Amino acid sequence: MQTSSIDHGNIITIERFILDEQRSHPEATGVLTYLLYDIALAGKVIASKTTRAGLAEILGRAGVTNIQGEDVMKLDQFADRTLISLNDHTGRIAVMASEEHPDIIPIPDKYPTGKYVLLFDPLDGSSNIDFNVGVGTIFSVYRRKSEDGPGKLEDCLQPGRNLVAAGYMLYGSSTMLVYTTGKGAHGFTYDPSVGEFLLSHPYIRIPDKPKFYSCNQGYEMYWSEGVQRYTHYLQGQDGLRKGLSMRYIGSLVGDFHRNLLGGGVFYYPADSQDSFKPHGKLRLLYEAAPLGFICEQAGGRATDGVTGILDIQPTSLHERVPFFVGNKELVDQAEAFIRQYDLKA
Ligand code: AHM
Ligand code: MG
Repeated sequence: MQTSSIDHGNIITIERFILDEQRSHPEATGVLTYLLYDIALAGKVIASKTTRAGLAEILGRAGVTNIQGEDVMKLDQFADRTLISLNDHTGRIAVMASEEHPDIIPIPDKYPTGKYVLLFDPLDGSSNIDFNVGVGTIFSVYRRKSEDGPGKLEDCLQPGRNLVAAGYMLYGSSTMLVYTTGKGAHGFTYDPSVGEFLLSHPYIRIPDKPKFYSCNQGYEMYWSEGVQRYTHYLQGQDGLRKGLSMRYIGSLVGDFHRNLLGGGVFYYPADSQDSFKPHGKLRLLYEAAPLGFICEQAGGRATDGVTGILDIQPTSLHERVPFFVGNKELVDQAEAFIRQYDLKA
């Protein structure tokens, strides 16, 4: 079932929803519940800044501090610091990693460590902020692998199949939080008048009939033959059916979210133009695996073109992968084209 309206007669806050989910796991200790609250709180704090980004920019340019008398900080750094400072002292986390940091983020010695590992892309698509385009935070939660004490790199380098929870906050015309703990994907819309995320999209299912394909087609000439032919297939160039509409913001969370609700496929393939990104641009741990998990929970799929995204064992924190995500049939089709034209040798 998918609804998209907030029924104020029967308001379900994110707290209540997460708690109800916890009750369905009698063995749960509540630590994950509190961790998800902490992340939702970070989302509210980050949203309070992203909606004022233009103002901060004006004040920043004028060379003055902002209205609260604080120095104006870049928003991606602010989002990064918010997530760290709301999670480093709770005793729920063993170690963190962020797209903004080259190495793992240890828990300070003065605080206890916990059983979970938190990875995040604090503000994906932040290059779009200057243009007032929606941006997002993506997060992943794993169980630690090491026994106890400070968490290690190996705790972070886990395949998506091990994910305990994943989600994103989308700071758009309204702020939304979508998450999964492996029992469906659920969406919440932030109501600023109440100061809460309210359940608006329970059990999201990606529509069977896709509407959109989303990619940076400006790079098409650098793609493999398989990916080029796949694109032409999506456009209906084989004449067998009507082509899909092309939609691309260039802000992953927004592009993903639209296709999740509207149906379609997003891809950022390998690209031979730039040796910096021979494996695509998007990162396995911070972007592809969490969104792949959410999509799978909504009935879709994700692949790097050969292997399911959730089955890839990461070897480094900032590893990049070609990424195809969306309707299962369209993602399967991408693999079929790559198999036929790129792996034929
Ligand atoms: P970022 O992590 O530096 O913000 O970059 C990731 C963003 C994604 O949001 C988006 O899907 C992609 O970069 C767009 O890249 P391009 O401009 O090459 O199409
Ligand atoms: Mg990113």
